[in-house]
Amino acid sequence: LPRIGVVSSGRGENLRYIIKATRSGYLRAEVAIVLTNQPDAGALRIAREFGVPAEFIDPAGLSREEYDRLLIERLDAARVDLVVLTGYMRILSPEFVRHYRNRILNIHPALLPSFRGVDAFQQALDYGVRWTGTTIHIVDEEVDHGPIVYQVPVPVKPGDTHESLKARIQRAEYKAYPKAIKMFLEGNPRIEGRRVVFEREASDRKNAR
Ligand code: 3YE
Repeated sequence: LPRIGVVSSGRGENLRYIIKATRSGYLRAEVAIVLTNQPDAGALRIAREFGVPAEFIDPAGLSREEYDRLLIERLDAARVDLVVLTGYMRILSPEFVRHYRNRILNIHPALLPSFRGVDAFQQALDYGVRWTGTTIHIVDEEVDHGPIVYQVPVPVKPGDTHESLKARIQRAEYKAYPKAIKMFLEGNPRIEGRRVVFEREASDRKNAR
């Protein structure tokens, strides 16, 4: 089975749905390790709840490069094939990106390339868009920039607040992330410039001609 390493700063709800998808057999993969830069991250508790090895790695006093080398060491030791970021709030160093080139996924709570960076919910509300959503993309050297694997649109509704919009996007994420990981692991993706092309899609296109 492909081995997934999850790196998180957050509550870990996406992690919960990813582990559940592996345990139900929907996602033919195993979450091998969970790493976090926050000692009180919910992701640690959720990992332990499911019996997945989890570790807080303290960034205090370390440069980005030094810290990311610790992450690489732990992920390599766990023999991970794919790195999945869930609510991770740090920029990954070029060395980390190179080490796992095209094998790192991130989820961003907007339809990229709109609203990159922090607090995409508030950015969408402030801009007044009627639709936003969630994007799963490959991580490259630039934040929220790499090739897009999967997107799901989410409506902004009248009267939405930061909290209500965030909750709606998060509900979409819980389904979208396991699905995107499944597509990525089973769909034989090729990266053509900025486009991620899946084998099935490629042959569908041929059949349509
Ligand atoms: N790194 C690269 N490419 C990507 N990290 C994330 C996505 C992504 C990535 O596509 N290379 C906010 C980070 C933005 C920020 O500036 N954080 C600080 C540290 C804050 C802390 O230590 O708590 C920093 O210097 O990293 C994940 C999303 C990153 C969000």
